[in-house]
Amino acid sequence: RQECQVLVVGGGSGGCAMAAKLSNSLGSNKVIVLEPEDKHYYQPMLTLIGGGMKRLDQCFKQMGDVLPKKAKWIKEKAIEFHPNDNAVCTSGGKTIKYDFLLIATGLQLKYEKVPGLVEALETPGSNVCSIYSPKYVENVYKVLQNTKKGNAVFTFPNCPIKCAGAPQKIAYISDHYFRKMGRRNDVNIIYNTSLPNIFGVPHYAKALWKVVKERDIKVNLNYNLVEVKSKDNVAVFEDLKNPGKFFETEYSMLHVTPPMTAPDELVRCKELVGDCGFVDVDGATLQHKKYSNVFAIGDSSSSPNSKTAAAAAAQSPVVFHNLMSVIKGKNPKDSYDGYSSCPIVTGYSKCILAEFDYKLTPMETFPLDQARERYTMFLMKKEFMPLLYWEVMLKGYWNGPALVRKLFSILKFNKN
Ligand code: FAD
Ligand code: UQ1
Repeated sequence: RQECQVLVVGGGSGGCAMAAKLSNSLGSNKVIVLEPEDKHYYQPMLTLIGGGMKRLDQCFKQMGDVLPKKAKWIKEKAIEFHPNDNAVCTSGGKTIKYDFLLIATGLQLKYEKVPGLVEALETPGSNVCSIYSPKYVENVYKVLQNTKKGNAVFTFPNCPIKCAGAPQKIAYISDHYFRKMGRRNDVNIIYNTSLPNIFGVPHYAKALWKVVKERDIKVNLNYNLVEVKSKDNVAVFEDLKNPGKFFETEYSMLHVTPPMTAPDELVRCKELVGDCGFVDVDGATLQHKKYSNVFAIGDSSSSPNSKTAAAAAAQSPVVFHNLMSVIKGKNPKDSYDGYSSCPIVTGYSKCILAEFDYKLTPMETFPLDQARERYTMFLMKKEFMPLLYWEVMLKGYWNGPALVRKLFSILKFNKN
């Protein structure tokens, strides 16, 4: 049995940043972080690893080296949440009692939900790959190198996912790779997405339709991957507009973005989650709708923003101030505007930097047209973002780019 003032469940992007902020403010031994993994991954780098631009060993650090020293790390998993008793049970048999709970458990990858997929990914020399898991990402570049002709097929599942731009980023990187190798005339690129548009934000969707047209990438909307028959190199898709109607596509390369859900242990706690299985919080205050001592940050929250580390960064000052208010017996006052950002890498040297809010209105930081493919934004994504993440965000000092955006607008660099 253990006790603490604040229990943070999950030591990923949101949990680690918040544990740093909270333990800096509340002092030592007030915060417990419950996190079972040895390694902390900087997941945005997985896309670049898939394209051979970075190595796997560049995208992780030891968990103990990134979690704040002033917080106590318990290297176990939360297996039961009991919000009525202010307690969480762990995989090691502990019961942790808390005054305040912050849920930051992210998303679970559910490759097993697609019949035939795990077998396909794990067959040695497989031509089925996925940037989403550190376990499979290194095979992506090998598959690219081995694909000489035929169909290169990219998928997007029928559920909310983290970094909704990543399934198409890897398609653009692959297109550029095949062009550099002089193989593009022999390889068809097909992007099959469950979504009804190429991107949720109309302003950037317009720019991306131009990109796919220019690059000769075939896009099929409302197509959901339902089975992989790897012995025949065939992927089966359902047309979501005509349920029950299936299409088979032969592939020489298949890149899969898996279905995802909040972790099972959380989804099982019906008091905490809403209908979609995410922690049922108010989209502005990020406080739980029923339990005033519970907050959520990041991908496992029900707030209807696009799920990214950038969103978790922008949520972090709101969660921090509101949680501190509640600790002091006051009402939460800060509100999150839904800011999220997605650097859509469109090749080996270009990037469209999408930034937007709950209303899907662009909310751009820099005084230039971010819907244009740019080398500067590519460099920022590839070289600057990892530094910002490890050195600033995880230490609790990055609140998203709101300040930078304000500064540019005060300097009258704004575009409007
Ligand atoms: P995570 O960082 O995933 O952390 C969740 C943590 O909770 C994990 O450490 C896990 O071990 C732990 N956990 C899970 N279950 C339990 C449990 N029961 N008990 C205790 N601990 C538990 N974001 C961007 O901003 N820009 C990008 O360019 C970008 N690109 C991406 C590309 C790819 C391929 C991927 C996969 C992601 C990308 N993201 C990007 C998304 C970003 O990585 C996530 O949105 C972000 O990490 C979410 O933070 P989180 O804290 O909610 O979850
Ligand atoms: C961001 O804040 C962030 O989290 C640290 C990312 O994840 C790595 C991003 O990809 C982006 C683009 C942002 C937003 C930051 C700026 C400076 C626009």
